[in-house]
Amino acid sequence: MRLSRFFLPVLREDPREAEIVSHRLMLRAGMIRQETAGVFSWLPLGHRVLTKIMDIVREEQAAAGALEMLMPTIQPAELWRRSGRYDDYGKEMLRITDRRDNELLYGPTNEEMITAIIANDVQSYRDLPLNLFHIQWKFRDEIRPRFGVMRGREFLMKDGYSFDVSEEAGRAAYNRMFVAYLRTFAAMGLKAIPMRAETGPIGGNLSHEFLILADTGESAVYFDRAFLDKDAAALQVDYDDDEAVAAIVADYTAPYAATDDIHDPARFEKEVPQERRVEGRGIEVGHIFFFGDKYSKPMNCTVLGPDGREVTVQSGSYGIGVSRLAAAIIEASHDDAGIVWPQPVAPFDLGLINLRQGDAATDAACETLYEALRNAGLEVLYDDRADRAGEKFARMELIGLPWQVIVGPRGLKDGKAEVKNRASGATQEVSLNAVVARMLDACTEPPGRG
Ligand code: 5CA
Repeated sequence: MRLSRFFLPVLREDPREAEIVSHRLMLRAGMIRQETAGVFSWLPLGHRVLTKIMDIVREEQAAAGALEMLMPTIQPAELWRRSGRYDDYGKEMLRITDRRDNELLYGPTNEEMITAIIANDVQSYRDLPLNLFHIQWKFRDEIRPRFGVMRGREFLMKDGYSFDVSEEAGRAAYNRMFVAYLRTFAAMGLKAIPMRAETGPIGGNLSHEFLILADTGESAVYFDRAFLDKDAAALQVDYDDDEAVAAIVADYTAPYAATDDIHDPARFEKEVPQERRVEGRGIEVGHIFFFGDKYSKPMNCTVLGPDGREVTVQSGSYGIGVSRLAAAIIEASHDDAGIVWPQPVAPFDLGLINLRQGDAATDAACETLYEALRNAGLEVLYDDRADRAGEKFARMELIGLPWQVIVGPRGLKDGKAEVKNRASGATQEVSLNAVVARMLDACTEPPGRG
């Protein structure tokens, strides 16, 4: 992509409304714009990041056996009356009336809708297990939307739902999602810690939140340092092997970890030696629930079991804050100059900077490199604008692409370009004809996936 053809409205000044670094950087880097409180447009750079996050989510959901579908944002109130949640949800639910006076709502989550689909279309235990997910916008009329997309009112969520014939099978489904979440966040370059959690309006009595550490996180967290030594990116898993999956869950739930809602200081002190106790703040990027028949019972979601008797289906639900993740990753990965994208979620692999746009030799070298890099399958943002070098550097640092290839008349005299790593700041002179191989190597290094 040529920057001259791209839409990247960067801001020089820090926007006053932004209280935390990710919100500030997302506005400054031209990723998002606010439309009304807690509702945002995603501009092309931000949209590319969202897409990368969704790609990673989809890949691991598929590996764990979940099927993608798409349910609407608008739901009939009647569905929620059947589960009993229509009144319970209170003011957080955005209620709408259409021209025929039908009561509708903008979905804050989809347990009811998916349970109704399964109740209608699945008759036999032979058709289970099923695990279905979608990635769809949600609306929750939060009292205090803040921190940009971190706590929005409209936000993008991956929500998945499992359906099984027995509690044991349902727990195995829960475990598969637990492990899928560990691997998903690790693939984004994040260290997410699973913590026992309250179930809130979703319900049930088994639930884990996945939190990443950040000073600006909304939850206080207490955990055993042992988590920091675990490497979920290296986890190998056979999702068909329930016992092996359960063993991973057991390993990740043994050390103490809790958010402030359920933190037990006495247990923390008893179970974790002082030098291993960590107290900090975290951002909730995922939340999984097992709630058995909480929805299937009132909604008559049953199947015929092997003995011909009706069995009420056992369910769980599994959420990932897709739009929140874009901000959470920035909270975890930035410096004074701007964003530092982990390669797997970066909007482009690299930025190609032409230091002397209009100079025939520099333009020609850049054009050749641009084409060769793209032909090699790399995603390149080519800064072909006529701005000053300082402005180009600052902009490229701000938007945080993992690599920069810098081409100017001085280096060209020796047939060289400069390659810079955004995270470390390390630079290296590389012969023009070696740049593609160097970048291919750098950008396709295994991002830590098993
Ligand atoms: N139905 C369940 C699981 S599918 C559910 O809705 N869970 S949730 O309420 O915990 O939300 C799932 C994830 O969405 C959260 O872990 C969080 O990462 C994200 N999320 C929740 N509320 C917001 C919000 N207001 N803004 C941005 N992301 C949010």
